Amino acid sequence: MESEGPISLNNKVFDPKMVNHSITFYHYPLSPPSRAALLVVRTLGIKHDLKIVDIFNGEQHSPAYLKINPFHTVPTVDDGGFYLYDSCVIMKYLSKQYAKDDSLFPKEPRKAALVGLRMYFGSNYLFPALRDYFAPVFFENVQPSTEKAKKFEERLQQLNDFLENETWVAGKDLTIADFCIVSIVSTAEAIMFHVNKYPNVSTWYKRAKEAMAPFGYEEIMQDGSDKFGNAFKEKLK
Ligand SMILES: N[C@@H](CCC(=O)N[C@@H](CS)C(=O)NCC(=O)O)C(=O)O
Repeated sequence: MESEGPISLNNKVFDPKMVNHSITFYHYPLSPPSRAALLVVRTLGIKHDLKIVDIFNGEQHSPAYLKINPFHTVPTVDDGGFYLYDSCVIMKYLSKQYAKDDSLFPKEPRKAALVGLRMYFGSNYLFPALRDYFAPVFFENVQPSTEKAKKFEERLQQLNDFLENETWVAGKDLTIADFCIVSIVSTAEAIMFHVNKYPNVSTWYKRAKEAMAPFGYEEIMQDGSDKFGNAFKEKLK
């Protein structure tokens, strides 16, 4: 699969009317969904003003932030007074609104549905299983639970099954679903899950890192995951 050649992506400001257009992206580098959406912003070449919301220090509960995102989460996007939260919603909107073609989020209904299905898996199953594992360690000062680790590993196995004979998580092309899932897998790896035990996940993960490298994978995804991993390790006895 590695010999397929370069993947064509939308990494330039493509539409002249976009040259002076900028969005505001509210971000926290340790947050996996925030990293996924930010890397899509970079991949699409959308100009953006980055605002860090330190969720470990409660900045997401400020009245000003709650006004634009009553769910007090990162990421949030402000596109000229149009406010959006939830990374999946953001990634879909930005792709539809600003991508020069539909490669990252296909228009064809069944392909789009498959992308949605994998993002649904990421945001409702894979990420919650990981959060159930790490959140008590961060916020309740308890040690990691082997039972919760097992539950997350069951989801990794499911991801491995989805990737059987597939190049990307939603089929033959790299899509926003890969950004969603890679943010979770890289975070899991940083907190010592052996993601390479799952052969399809391992091959896909390497491929995803290579494809996303030109758009800032190292700076946005790897660096955020490493920081997350270090913060987690500090909590271990
Ligand atoms: N489904 C949401 C989840 C976002 C989310 O849970 N963000 C967490 C960080 S990973 C957050 O901002 N937590 C702060 C809070 O809930 O107050 C998305 O994909 O954007």
